[in-house]
Amino acid sequence: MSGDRAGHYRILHEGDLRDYLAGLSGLRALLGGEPASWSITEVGDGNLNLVFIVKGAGGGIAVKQALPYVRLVGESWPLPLSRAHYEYLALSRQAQLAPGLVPAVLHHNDALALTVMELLEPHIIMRKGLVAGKQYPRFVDDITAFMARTLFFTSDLALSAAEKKEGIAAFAGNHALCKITEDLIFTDPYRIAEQNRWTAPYLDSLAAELRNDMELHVSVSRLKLKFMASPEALLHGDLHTGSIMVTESETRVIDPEFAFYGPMGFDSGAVLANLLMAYFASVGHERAAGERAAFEGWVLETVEKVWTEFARKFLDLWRAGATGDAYPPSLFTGDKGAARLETERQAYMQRLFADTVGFAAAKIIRRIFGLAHNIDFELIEDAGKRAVSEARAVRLARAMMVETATFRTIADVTGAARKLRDARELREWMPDLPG
Ligand code: SR1
Ligand code: MG
Repeated sequence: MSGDRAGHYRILHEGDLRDYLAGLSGLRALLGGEPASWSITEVGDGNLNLVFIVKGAGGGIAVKQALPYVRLVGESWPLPLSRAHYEYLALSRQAQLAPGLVPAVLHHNDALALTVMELLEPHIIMRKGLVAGKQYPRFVDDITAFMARTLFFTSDLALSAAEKKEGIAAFAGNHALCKITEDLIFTDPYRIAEQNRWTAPYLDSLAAELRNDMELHVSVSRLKLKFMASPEALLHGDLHTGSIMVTESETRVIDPEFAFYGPMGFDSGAVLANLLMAYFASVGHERAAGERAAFEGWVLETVEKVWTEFARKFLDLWRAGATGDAYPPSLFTGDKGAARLETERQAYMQRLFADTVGFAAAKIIRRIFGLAHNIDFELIEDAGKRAVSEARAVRLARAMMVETATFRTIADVTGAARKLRDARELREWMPDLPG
């Protein structure tokens, strides 16, 4: 409907928000009725922002406002409001590239760091559904379309060098959000850091092991360098299952405030990591035995399909229309050129798979030893059971990060995850875990 820079920043509480929305004719008409009758509820349960759901007689909207600090920690950790601008920019680009897979933006105000979006109802945060043991039949098709299209079309395979560099420049200012990732994912879990936490005392020795594991430190530092120095494509930047809203028939990717040009495997790795954590956490949640087996089978099947479908769609886009400046067609003419380029595409995907495996591992370890955990594990009340699930996930992650080359296919990843369900093997490795 509209976008503007007008006004000065202030945190909008319910009354201010009502007045602000009442002054926007399009939104006022959408909500319907008198502003005084609108219900306004703050529902944000993420780490950074305020999120309001506003409902009137005619309809509803979601309003997201960035706070000038990290909500999870408080005012002692300031964070630039400009992240709302980058989120708006990313949402707009993603809407062009992957129509129907992100929420529609109805209004944006840079000065207020505020974005109004369509209300996604009855969608829920996918992570909550996974904790409840729900399966999502549309997910593979939708998330792989989102990843393949947003990554391919913002890469050098699709863009001219000038367009690509303009894209990098447009998001380069989002470095404070990148720094959060650089610290919280690639550094802090591997050293003593004030904000780290884990399931103590069960994982104390594992945390100490991580801090002394130099092979792991080299591997995570290589990933960090790749994250910092490989602007391959416009990333969502925080593509976990808390950034995805679902119903059985629809998927929407939300919250791209960490967007920047980075290595593609960071996004694909995030999706796989969060599915793998849902798999390892499942045993700690109440489910009937049959349901548990079905859910866990579906999750691992989803892990496999997410990679294979993503790779297939990405390659199809590349084969159908590589208009970018990379791999100039004039260098790959005739049958010989076509054959050699196809071999190169396979090599490209193999390299992207290795990045995906490594980044997925980093994403798992940060959720178990770093500042920000996830409810997949956190809602397992029994700390001993939680520690067992987490230790299994960490063991897989350590192998994925340090022995990445031994994971040649996605079936190698799911096979290793399945094997780690053998508790005896785990106990030999970590005798301190509860029985
Ligand atoms: C301080 S922000 C912590 C985490 O929340 C976001 O969802 C990102 O994952 C970030 O790393
Ligand atoms: Mg988020």
